[in-house]
Amino acid sequence: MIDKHSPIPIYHQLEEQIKTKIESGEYKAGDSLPSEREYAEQLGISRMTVRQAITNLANKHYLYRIKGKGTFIAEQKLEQNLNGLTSFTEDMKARGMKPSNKLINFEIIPANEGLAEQLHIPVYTPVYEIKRIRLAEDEPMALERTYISANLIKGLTDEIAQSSLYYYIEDKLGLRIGKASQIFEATLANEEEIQYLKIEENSPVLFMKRVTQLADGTTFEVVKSSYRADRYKFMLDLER
Ligand code: 16G
Repeated sequence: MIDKHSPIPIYHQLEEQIKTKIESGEYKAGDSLPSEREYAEQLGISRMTVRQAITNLANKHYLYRIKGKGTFIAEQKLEQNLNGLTSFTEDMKARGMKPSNKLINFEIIPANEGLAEQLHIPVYTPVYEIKRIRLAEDEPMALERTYISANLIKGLTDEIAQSSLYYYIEDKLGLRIGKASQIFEATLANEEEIQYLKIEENSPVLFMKRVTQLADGTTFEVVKSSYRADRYKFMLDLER
C-alpha cells in the first residue's frame, strides 16, 4: 500500500489513502479510525508518520479527535456546484437528500431605502421578509433571509415558504427565473447563526448574497444566506 521509494512523502501517501476511503464511503461518518499503532504496524512505517497524516486530515476536517477516545471520521462537506441558478430544494434533491425548512419569520414589510434600491421598487412598497433555516436530512445547513417584491410575486404564504419558493414562482405562477448575481464572504457566525445552525461560537460561516431576476430582467429577490463552513464547499468550473 505504501511505496517507500516514491518521491511522494509517506505521510502524504497515507493521507491520500485514508481520504479515498472516506470519499468512497468505505469509512463512514462517526466510525473510528484504526489507531496510529495499527497503521504503523500494518504498513511498516513509523507512528510519527501516521500521526502527521492524521493531523493533516484533522486540520482539513476529514477527521476529528476526541481526547481519550480516539480519532473519528467527520461528516463530509456537501459540495454545491455553482454552475447554474438552482434552489436549495433542487440542490438537495439532486444529491438524493431530503430538504426541509424551519420558518422563523414570515411577514410583509415596507421596503426601506436599501431594499428599494436593490429590488428597483419605490420605498415603502410591500416586500415579503422570510427567514428560514434550511435543512438537509434534518440537519441545519444554512440560515436564509429572503426579501421578495410582493407586488411582483403574488400570493406567497408561510406554507409556501416552508417548501420551495422557486417552485411556486415557476410552476404555480408561471414566471421564469432568469439570472442572478451572487457575492461570497467569509464571516464568523453571529449569535443568531450559532443558535439556529447549532454551531459553536466563533465558527466560520460562508455568507452569500444573491440578487435574482426574472427572465424579463425584473429583480424579484434579494437573499442573504449564511452557510455552515464545516458542512459546505462550493465548486465552479472555470474556462479560458
Ligand atoms: C437558494 C438561493 C436563494 C433562493 C432559494 C430558493 C443561494 C445562496 N440562495 O437557497 O436565493 O431563494 O435557493 O430555494 O443559493 P427554494 O426554492 O428551495 O425555496
